[in-house]
Amino acid sequence: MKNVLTHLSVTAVLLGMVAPAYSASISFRPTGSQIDSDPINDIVVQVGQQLTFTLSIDTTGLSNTLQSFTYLVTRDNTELLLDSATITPDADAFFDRTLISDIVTPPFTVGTVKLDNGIGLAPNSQLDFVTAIYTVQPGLVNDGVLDYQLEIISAFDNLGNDITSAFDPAVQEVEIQPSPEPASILSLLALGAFGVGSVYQKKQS
Ligand SMILES: [Ca+2]
Ligand SMILES: [Ca+2]
Repeated sequence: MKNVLTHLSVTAVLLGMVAPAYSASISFRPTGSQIDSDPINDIVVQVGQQLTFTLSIDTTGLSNTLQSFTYLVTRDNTELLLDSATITPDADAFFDRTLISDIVTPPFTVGTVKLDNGIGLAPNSQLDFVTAIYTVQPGLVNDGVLDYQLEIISAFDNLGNDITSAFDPAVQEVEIQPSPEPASILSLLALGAFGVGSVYQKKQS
């Protein structure tokens, strides 16, 4: 069994190394992971906790410099409230950041932001362009619905070509949710009861 696991790990590493990124994309970290039965990725947090998202753009496969792009950030205000969103020092060298609009349609707010007016980003580059800090709100719930989403809606190169469709994936989303603590505590209690039972049986025998 151990050999099989080792073999699988090595295969996964090799696949990771040889699989190239074929296209431009927009993304954020942390990506979350799948910890329940609904299809959206999950991040476990606590009410009052600060959560920082780093937004990133990848120009792999583009023919020309990325001159400007516009993106949407959708967040569920009942679960996440924005403290600050700032352009990274690296991105500040390539673009200016402009908030175009922030539209509230409860429970969501959709912020539209444009990065342009700079030297732009060369093809085959990866750039962390914004750091956004949020505070987790009392409405925190595991309902399988997105709480944070990033989508690129417009992109142009330095020749004025619309290259929006070159970005794939163009959208990423995640849900935040509380720790599944009650279930864990029940499991621990069950284990504890089992442990006590075992000791009791030993003493008897
Ligand atoms: Ca999920
Ligand atoms: Ca949630």
